[in-house]
Amino acid sequence: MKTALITGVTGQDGSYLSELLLEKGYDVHGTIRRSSVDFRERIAHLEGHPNFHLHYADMGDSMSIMQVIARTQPDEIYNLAAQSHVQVSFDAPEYTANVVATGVLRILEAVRLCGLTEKTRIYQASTSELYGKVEEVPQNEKTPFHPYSPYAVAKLYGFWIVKEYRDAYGMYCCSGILFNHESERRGETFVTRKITLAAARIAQGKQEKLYLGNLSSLRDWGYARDYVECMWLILQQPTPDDYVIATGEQHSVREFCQLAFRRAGIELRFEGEGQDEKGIDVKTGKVLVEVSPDFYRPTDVVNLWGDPTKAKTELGWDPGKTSFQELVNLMVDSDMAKVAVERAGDHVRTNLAEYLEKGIVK
Ligand code: NAP
Ligand code: G4F
Repeated sequence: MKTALITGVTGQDGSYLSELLLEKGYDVHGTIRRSSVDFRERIAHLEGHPNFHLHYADMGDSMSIMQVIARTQPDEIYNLAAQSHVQVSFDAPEYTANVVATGVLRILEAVRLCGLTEKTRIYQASTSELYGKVEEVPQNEKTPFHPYSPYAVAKLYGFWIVKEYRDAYGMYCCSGILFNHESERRGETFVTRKITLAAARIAQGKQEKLYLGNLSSLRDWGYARDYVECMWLILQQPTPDDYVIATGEQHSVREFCQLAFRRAGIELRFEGEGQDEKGIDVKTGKVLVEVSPDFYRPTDVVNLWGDPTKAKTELGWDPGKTSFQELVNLMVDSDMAKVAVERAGDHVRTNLAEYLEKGIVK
């Protein structure tokens, strides 16, 4: 039985990857952070599984990382833990650098100091944000990087330190350069989930309006469940390498919005430009979507579009497994069901939706 260690197991990807590795017969260890509340919604269904184990560790604390690696002696490490929100990285740049950049170094050094360089393979969760202010479209493994946020700059360090340890110490460590991937489990402040939750709430009369930032931003959005399969495939190759993981399709935030509202039963028409653009309910004439500069970023990445040819040919991965329309549908359907059973005063989701609507939380 192989042993895997997943940092960031409570996150969107961590939860899907845990399911995949358990299905494959792995002994799965995940790291969680100490917190005054015990709320692990995404992995609650896995707790109690005989091959699923949790350990406390923080990416900012070398000793906790060293301890968990020494204790579990993993065959594979999937380093998914991160302050993963781009907007938040402008508000907390130092914290982001510590967790997202130096955190990767802590993992690599812990593996080395524990004498596991021959045994342990490491996957680093890298990102299309490295292309940032893009220098070509679509982007592939040879496209120059131009990070455009504190988050992306920190991830660039992670990418290069992984490459350095591969060359310097012959370690089996790789980066998956993943483009945006979403799901029913996506955090509620990322744009897709913010939209699907709002569409469901507006359709059910529980929210008046949705405020967004740059509607023209373009992304290559895939399904997280499909993407974790690639993480595993990357670590099964005879030699370590880095791969772009994307669908090869590009859509705007506006388009995502239109499809999501349509799935929720509302036809939207967009009118106006820039800050004055509005999404209007074709049937009632009511303005349901407005632009708020609160959600503009100091520097925004606006043209991400991945070329997954290498992953397709070398890993045998299918980038078209879940279509864009299917992704939107499954997210909206899930939120329609969740919102239907939501009562006033219900836990965080109700409050968060209200904060999102008022623009208090970005
Ligand atoms: P996510 O849902 O935000 O999950 C992040 C995870 O990291 C959570 O488990 C979180 O724990 C944990 N974490 C945050 N700070 C930590 C710290 N200081 N110490 C230990 N754990 C910490 O992110 P995701 O969407 O699953 O993404 C997984 C990884 O892929 C991240 O590294 C992200 O940057 C990268 N990535 C994501 C995408 C995407 O589109 N989803 C694309 C490219 C790359 P809590 O639950 O306690 O907060
Ligand atoms: O959903 P987002 O916040 O995702 P972003 O910034 O692309 O980052 C995500 O994907 C990266 C991979 O490329 C990951 F590395 C990262 O960890 C994270 O998972 O924003 C997408 C786009 C941006 O251009 C943003 O400006 O949507 C635009 N947007 C427009 N209105 C908004 C909003 N984004 C958010 N979060 N909220 C808005 O109201």
